[in-house]
Amino acid sequence: MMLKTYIVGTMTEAIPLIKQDLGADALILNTKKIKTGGFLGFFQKDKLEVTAAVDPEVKQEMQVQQVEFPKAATSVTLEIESTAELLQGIKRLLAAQEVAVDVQGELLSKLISRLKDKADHTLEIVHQMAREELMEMVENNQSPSIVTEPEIICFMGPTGVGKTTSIAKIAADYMLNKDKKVGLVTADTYRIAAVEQLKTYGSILNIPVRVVETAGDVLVALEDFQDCDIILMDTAGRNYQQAQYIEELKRLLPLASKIQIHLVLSLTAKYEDMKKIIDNFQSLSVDELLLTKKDETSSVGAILNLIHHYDIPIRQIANGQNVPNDILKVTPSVVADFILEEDNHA
Ligand SMILES: Nc1nc2c(ncn2[C@@H]2O[C@H](COP(=O)(O)OP(=O)(O)O)[C@@H](O)[C@H]2O)c(=O)[nH]1
Ligand SMILES: [Mg+2]
Repeated sequence: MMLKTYIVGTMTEAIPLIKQDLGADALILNTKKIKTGGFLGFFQKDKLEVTAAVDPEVKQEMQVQQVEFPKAATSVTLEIESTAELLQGIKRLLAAQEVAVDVQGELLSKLISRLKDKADHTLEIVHQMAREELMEMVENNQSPSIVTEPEIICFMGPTGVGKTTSIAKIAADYMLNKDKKVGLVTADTYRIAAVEQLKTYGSILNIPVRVVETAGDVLVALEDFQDCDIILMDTAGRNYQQAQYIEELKRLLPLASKIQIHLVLSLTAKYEDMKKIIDNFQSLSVDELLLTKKDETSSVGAILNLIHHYDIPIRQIANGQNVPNDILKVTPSVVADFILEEDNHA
């Protein structure tokens, strides 16, 4: 594989250079904004670093291949699509899903090196390889879950992302499918109807609910629920791009307790905003991300981006308003399906 990096002003400048050096089959693997020149940090210029690649061997092997179907009365020949073209297809799919450019680059360079060793390259084969690489990416980045007894999980996150609804779904799953004893706690006394919302779910499921306002209250509630297998705690949604609200949350958590923190984010949010919130939560040390509203977006690349960019596991994704059904377990194959299946665009 030939890799070449260009420092240019704009992408329009880069394209003819790449075509001239690497040919029309070259793939752009990565683009990055950088600063060049200047003096003591002043007068620097904004530039673009573009990395492109082409694999001459793959290109040569793949251009036209003849496939024979021996059982047919007359032999049929098929022209297999060039790699570069198949990879462009995968790249387009990843871009449509809003997979970040660096994640796209990593995946495509793995595909390029794998394709080099294979004789036949059909759309199915390239898709299967992409699927395997995506699965591996997820597998390598998901650490095993922590199991504490009782399991105490506090759900935090921006306004309206689906914290309370997800808690109801998870509570129902533990109670109805896993036959576990569940306790619910809410610290969301900020909105008038919030306590009622959780209490309604509690009464439907016949699960007790405690309302808390301070770390002391939390300790009392945990004491009350000591015979529960799992305790789920709800909090008020806030604008967590502002650090002051994170400090409020910290004050709510008793120091000695083993409370896991699950940060809830909606997949309809902009990726940059998601990142900012996760970064702000760093001092709380998030144990897991719960992503919601998958059903409300047609681009799910953020799942892969988050898995790749952060060392925080994602084990569940909510995909609708129905309690208890609209929540699913994240597995490598589920993520690969989300990214590669055309159904997502419907
Ligand atoms: N479409 C969709 N709506 C959801 C999902 N999860 C929650 N909601 C809806 O989002 C709204 C806010 O949910 P809520 O649980 O009150 O959010 P909270 O403020 O974070 O507790 C409600 O109308 C929920 O029905 C989801 O996965 N998909
Ligand atoms: Mg809520």
